[in-house]
Amino acid sequence: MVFAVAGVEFENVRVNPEEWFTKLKQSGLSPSGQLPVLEVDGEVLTQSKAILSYVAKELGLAPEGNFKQAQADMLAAVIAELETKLSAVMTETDAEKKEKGLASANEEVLNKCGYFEKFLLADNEKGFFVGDKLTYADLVVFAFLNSYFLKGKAEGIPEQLKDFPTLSAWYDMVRTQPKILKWLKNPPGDIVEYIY
Ligand SMILES: N[C@@H](CCC(=O)N[C@@H](CS)C(=O)NCC(=O)O)C(=O)O
Repeated sequence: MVFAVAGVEFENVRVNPEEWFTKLKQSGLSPSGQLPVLEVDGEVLTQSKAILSYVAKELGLAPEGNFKQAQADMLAAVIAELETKLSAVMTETDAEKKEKGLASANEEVLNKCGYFEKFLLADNEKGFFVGDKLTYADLVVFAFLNSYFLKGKAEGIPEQLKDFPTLSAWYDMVRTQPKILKWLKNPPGDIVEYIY
């Protein structure tokens, strides 16, 4: 999404899970043995949120100054925690534990929506999460909420956000940015499924 918003051409290379576990994971392609990876001039970065902040800084989608960038990283870390929790629940094989895990993860997501609501109320200039322009702070929260509640759907505001009016208005403002709406309507062709 950051590449799309910055107007940079990119190729989204996805790997087949079987090929990953039998071949690629051991190949050294990813030094940490995890995806995603970003290769830049022969050097490799892993960890999605480190990749996010690097690419955003390179492409002019980071807030100004160290403190505001730390705030963007803080929001990205909150999303990373939710993603870790949800991934663990999704791979749970015991049906009862999975159901309980999903309910608890959902409660956690809604708690964090309360936090985002307060964050926007306390600290927003012109309606953005950090600073006075769209940054990766907005993109990381938006991409998560869109994927979690609406499975990538371009239209509408998640009804689960109805108790959070400021977050809802922010969601719609981000959603209707022309490049984001275009990306939502034409996501990279190889999105196969949403994991949550
Ligand atoms: N915190 C990491 C999580 C990375 C992660 O769990 N990646 C999964 C794919 S989405 C993975 O590489 N799984 C395969 C494996 O660990 O072998 C990040 O945000 O990049």
